[in-house]
Amino acid sequence: MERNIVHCDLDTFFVSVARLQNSALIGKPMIVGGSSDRGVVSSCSYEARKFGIHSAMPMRLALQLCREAIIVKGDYDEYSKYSNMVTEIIKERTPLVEKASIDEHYLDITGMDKFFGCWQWTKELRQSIIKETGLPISFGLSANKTVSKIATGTAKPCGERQVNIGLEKNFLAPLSIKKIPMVGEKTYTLLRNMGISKILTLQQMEVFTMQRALGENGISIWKKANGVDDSPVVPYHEQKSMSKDHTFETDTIDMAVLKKILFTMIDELAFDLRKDVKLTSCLTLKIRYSNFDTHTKQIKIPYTSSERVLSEKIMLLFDKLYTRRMLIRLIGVKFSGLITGSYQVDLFNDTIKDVSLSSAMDHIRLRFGVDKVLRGISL
Ligand code: DCP
Ligand code: MG
Repeated sequence: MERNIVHCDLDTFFVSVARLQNSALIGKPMIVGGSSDRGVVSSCSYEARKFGIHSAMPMRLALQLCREAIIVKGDYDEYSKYSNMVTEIIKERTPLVEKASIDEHYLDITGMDKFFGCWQWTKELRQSIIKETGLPISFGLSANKTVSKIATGTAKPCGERQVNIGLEKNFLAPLSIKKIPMVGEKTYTLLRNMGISKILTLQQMEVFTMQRALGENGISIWKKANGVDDSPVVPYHEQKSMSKDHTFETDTIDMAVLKKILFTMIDELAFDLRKDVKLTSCLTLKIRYSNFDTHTKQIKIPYTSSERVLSEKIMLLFDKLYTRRMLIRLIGVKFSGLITGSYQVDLFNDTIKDVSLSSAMDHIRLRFGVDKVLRGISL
């Protein structure tokens, strides 16, 4: 069945919120991020992007590129407030909504065209969001999530773009392969080395050539390049906590095994936090012994999403909780007290090295799966 899928993404979200609070920032090169020596760029205005500044860049380098850039500290309560405001406006009018990140939504509006034209409906929704929140936002409309997301990207800043059914390949053909959401730095370099720069070239290739070069991923990229994407819009509910459990095949007291599992769970949960731009302030450890006795211990911690900090804290909890030296059947970890926040904005003392390590690991996980990279500590 033909679908109508909308994608929308707020423009320079953290920057736009800062500009609502202080209109003197409008039109200036500006950055939201940590201002200390170790700070990293979270969001930057288009005026700053002209100098080559982009998110996740060390602040020190950003300031070398543009000395007059204005730096503003993050205000996460405000980001949560505006993010929720946008979600509410969309939910009021849309049957099926997926909140993909703090400033990004997918909407399945299939069937709406019976009552209104989908494009007219999309344009009206965009104007309502701009009017009610004061924030600039861009929209894409097409038959699937990938094409709509790419359409949003080409519509930025503060624009809208429709790709009609049947014209997906034409729309994608002249664009850079970088526009395909799955193509990160490494895949881009690999494809460039194969002499590929435009999506058109991918469209002209046989799928098995891509499979040979990039495995399963190659097939997905090839499908996306051809405008094919069946993935559904999945409704999203705001998460209050996140957790993982592990039940051992045979009960264990092997410290090395227990630590490995704990660190792996921490790494995966911290990755989920960062993916959702969230921080946790409460850590719970659960141990179930072979006789099914279950004990938990909890600590409050400064807001973080750093696996280094969280691993240290979980070991403190483990040493306090595991005093009985009995066989363990299950261990579990829970993060709660979640707030919106990016750990790049100086909320704790992570060094640039930690931040770069985590973001390099996240990059690999986003593309190849969460189990494809581990810190040495969890081996
Ligand atoms: N964010 C962050 N660190 C990153 C990427 C993003 O803290 N490495 C935060 C700040 C952004 C917000 O998430 O404002 C949304 O991310 P986007 O990728 O949508 O970036 P922007 O909204 O800032 O810019 P664009 O206009 O390109 O969407
Ligand atoms: Mg955005």
